[in-house]
Amino acid sequence: MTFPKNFLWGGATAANQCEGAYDVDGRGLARTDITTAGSLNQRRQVTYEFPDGTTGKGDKVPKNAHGAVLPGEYYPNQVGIDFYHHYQEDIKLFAEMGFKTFRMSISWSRLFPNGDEEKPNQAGLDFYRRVFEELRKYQIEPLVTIWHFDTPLYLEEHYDGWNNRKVIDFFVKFATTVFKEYKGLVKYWLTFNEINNTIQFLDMFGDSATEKDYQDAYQQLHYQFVASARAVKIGHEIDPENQIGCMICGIANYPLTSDPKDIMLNRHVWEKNIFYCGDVQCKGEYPTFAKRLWDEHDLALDITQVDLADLKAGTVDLYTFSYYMSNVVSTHNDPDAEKVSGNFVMGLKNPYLKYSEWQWADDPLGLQYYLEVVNDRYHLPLMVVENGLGAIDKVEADGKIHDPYRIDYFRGHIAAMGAAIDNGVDLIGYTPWGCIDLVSAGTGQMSKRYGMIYVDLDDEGHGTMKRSKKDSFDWYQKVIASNGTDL
Ligand code: P53
Repeated sequence: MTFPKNFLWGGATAANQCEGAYDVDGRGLARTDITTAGSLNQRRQVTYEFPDGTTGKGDKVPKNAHGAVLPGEYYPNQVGIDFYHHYQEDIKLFAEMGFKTFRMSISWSRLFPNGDEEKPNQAGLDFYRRVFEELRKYQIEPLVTIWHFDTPLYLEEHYDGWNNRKVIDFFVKFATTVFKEYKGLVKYWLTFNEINNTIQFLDMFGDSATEKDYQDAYQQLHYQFVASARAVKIGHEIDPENQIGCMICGIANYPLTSDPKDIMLNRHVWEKNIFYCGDVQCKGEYPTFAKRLWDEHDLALDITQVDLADLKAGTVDLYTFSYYMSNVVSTHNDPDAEKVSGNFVMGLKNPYLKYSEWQWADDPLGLQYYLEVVNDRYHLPLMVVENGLGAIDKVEADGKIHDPYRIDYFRGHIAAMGAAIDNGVDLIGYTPWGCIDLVSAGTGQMSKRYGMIYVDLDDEGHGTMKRSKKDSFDWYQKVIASNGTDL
């Protein structure tokens, strides 16, 4: 098992889940700032305040709602782990682990508080410059996601968010600003985090999605594809050194049985959930099966000739993805079949796999499978930019966190990456998710921890924010020092 010499070992975070400081130095509200903590269902029931002072709940931003920060509610993303004020200390710990790269995102509303301003907020620009310079001090290569779920709330409320073609221009302006501002400091960029979630999650919650949901989701996605492609083209013009990637939520799907109907369903699930977005972003055009997907829901999409030319001109340099788990699909509606009940995934239970406390399947071979599939399909350098085990960690009597379960999870997945590399896969980097504990995207919990670094903070926001090393910290340090040979 040989990892390439300059393999980019590191870790991954996102602004909305770790920065906090949501109202500091001119930052505007992002849609992620107004989601409360709790289980997925509770979390989707966001509370909004309307201009007449009344409040309402919903899982989408209702028209005319004001970003509400209501007394008595706790909004974990507003606090994050206060990376905004701890970044020096945190980066020092990443350097101690031996990170070659660090994945982070830029908060759109820190640079453009409403999203439609002419000029960016200087204090926001200065913050990221300080962070990038700090990383450079330790020769850590930044890997920067431009959009990680946190569209400025103002754009959601006043422009209807990604349903509106105008938002493409606001995003392109934001992207152009960061490419220009951080030229020479940042070389690796990702345009949209887990872009495929928009359609992938539609039917992962049972059959609650309406035809309008499908229409909206495919339309939003088209605007994001165009926004991404235009950003890629501009990013290359500003600095030909830039390496810009797509980012796909990579769930490996399997058929439950050998019934050809299950095999076909599985193929179609891969097409819809995984290849639809990857093909557009890597090949610059919609795949043949797009028509089937659109026809299934009678969609009428606003796609212009100029858009199609933009997609062609803005293909990505890298294919990156997150990988946490695999999933099982079937046409056999056996009422007795055991379902996976965890947040986000509504598939069937795989009897060959272990499941996490949140019911995510631990499946290293699924990662190797995924890597080999996308390597053959796109012939682009690959990066696994998220991977990890969300688990409850306990501070033991000796004051430390012993997390052998997390080490086991990483060991299996790193070995799987090594096996894929041995089979010729062009994998260039690995940034496990939440290398430092942070707020969960799916549940808003701090207690769903991924980190090698522990943060003393609970689900209600109590704690000292003190950072400490878990056992996985020393283990990962050794893995990096041995370039993946000492697992
Ligand atoms: P949390 C679902 C399935 C796979 C990846 O997720 C997902 C999600 C959304 O929850 O999202 C990515 O925090 C995402 C991160 C997120 C991470 O996975 O729900 O890019 O922002 O934190 C882990 O456990």
